[in-house]
Amino acid sequence: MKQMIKLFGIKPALKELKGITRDFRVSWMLEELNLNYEFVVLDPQKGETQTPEYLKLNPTGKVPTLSDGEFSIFESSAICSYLAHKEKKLIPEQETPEKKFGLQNM
Ligand SMILES: N[C@@H](CCC(=O)N[C@@H](CS)C(=O)NCC(=O)O)C(=O)O
Repeated sequence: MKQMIKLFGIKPALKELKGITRDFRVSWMLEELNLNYEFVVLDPQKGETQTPEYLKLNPTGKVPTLSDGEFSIFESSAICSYLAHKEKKLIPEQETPEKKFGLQNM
């Protein structure tokens, strides 16, 4: 059975921050790619980004982190690049000026 992608994001400390933390970049990418995923909400105020289990996935103790089965990756632009290459969508495969532009803007 295909394992569900998990995106680890945060519960913003202030409601004004909703939608502007970097996990939003990855949610947007997952939505554009029409992929099913589970959004795992972590609360940094409660130390949930500093647990030994989470630090194994992301030693920086920040969000976002994405796990895809046994594979995991952190840093929002690296995650978006991983997803685009895996799905072969939203980024040209050939080394074109468009690809360079896309990568520079992730
Ligand atoms: N360069 C990283 C930045 C990650 C980052 O700073 N994440 C913030 C949210 S935007 C965070 O985890 N803040 C909670 C904390 O530091 O405890 C990326 O793009 O993924």
